[in-house]
Amino acid sequence: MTIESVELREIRLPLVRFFETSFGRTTTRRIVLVRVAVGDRTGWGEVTCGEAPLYNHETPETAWHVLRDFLIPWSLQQAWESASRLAARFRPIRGHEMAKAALENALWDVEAQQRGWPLSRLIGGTLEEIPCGVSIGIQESIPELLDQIERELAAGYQRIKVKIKPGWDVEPLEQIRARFPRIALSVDANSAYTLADLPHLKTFDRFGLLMIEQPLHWNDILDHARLQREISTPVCLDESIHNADDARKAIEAGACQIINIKLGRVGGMTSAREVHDVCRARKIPVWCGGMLESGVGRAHNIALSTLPGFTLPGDVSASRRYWTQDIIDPEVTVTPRGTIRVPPTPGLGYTPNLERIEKLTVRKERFGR
Ligand code: OSB
Ligand code: MG
Repeated sequence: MTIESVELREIRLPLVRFFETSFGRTTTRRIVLVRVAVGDRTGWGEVTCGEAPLYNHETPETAWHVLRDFLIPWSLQQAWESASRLAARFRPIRGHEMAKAALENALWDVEAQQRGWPLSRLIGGTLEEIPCGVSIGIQESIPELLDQIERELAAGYQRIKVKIKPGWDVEPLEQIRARFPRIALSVDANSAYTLADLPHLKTFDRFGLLMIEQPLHWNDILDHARLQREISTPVCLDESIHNADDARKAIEAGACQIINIKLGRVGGMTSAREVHDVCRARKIPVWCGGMLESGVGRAHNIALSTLPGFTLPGDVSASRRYWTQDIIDPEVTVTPRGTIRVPPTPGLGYTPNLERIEKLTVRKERFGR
């Protein structure tokens, strides 16, 4: 595959409803999209970073810089036998995983189209339908939270995850369990606690949670291992896992029983598959996390979720939960069983709507021929 040109663009996409975590509230997403041209084919990728460097160090500006000044020039230098070769070329760059992932994943889209295969098949996926959960942000009141959970359960979602932080944890959980005693429920703290909170975190065991996601520092493994020894709720790591080696170390240390895999956080499809393989060999279940992606990133998440180790419902849900109108056709929809049917058509299986993307674009830059 010879990449003839790469186009970077930033779009602004307002969320249907704000999304709040322990590090703040998002109302409009700034999304950097990457489009690569190989012959007469076009592949798409999405930078999944937040607007501010709060989840990880990346922002739309850092991604734009690293793509424009390093990754794109390198990608134009030679022909690529496969998208994973491009990933190997990017490896010397430290960090900037989400910038790398966007370009590498766009080439995966092209590679799948060239073979005439859906991306899920190209990566070795086996599921035809993936189980879906939802991630529900911090709300202004507990009744609002309960109403939201009720709506998502009615829509069929198989697992509810709620965001927590000190001051928004035990009380909402008590009330959720009072109203929905049996649902598959998990929590995500986005690093809002420390080991000083150990006695408090221990009390969460009574809620019968599927997992507690990333309770401690965003790059920590050792303290999570200490925590996991003290609580019976399974710990799931998100922010701390950047590659397969981190996953191996976390599992060996006993820091988690479950791992959340995000394409952007681990630097693209090649690395995501490696994390999956490390976990699968050690019987650690994984699931696909979300970063409030547009349809482009969502389509990549759907393909990833078809790998056999993805045995838990992920945070990949319907377009309409985020956007009044998504940027792909068709939109991502969820069945009444709480699943997404994986598209059988070549590449992403969803078509980016250029006309709509153009309208949302606030800047654009083209590289190559
Ligand atoms: O920690 O999983 C997270 C959103 C932004 C940043 C971090 C996280 C999330 C989510 C949302 O939980 C998942 C989604 O619905 O895309
Ligand atoms: Mg998380």
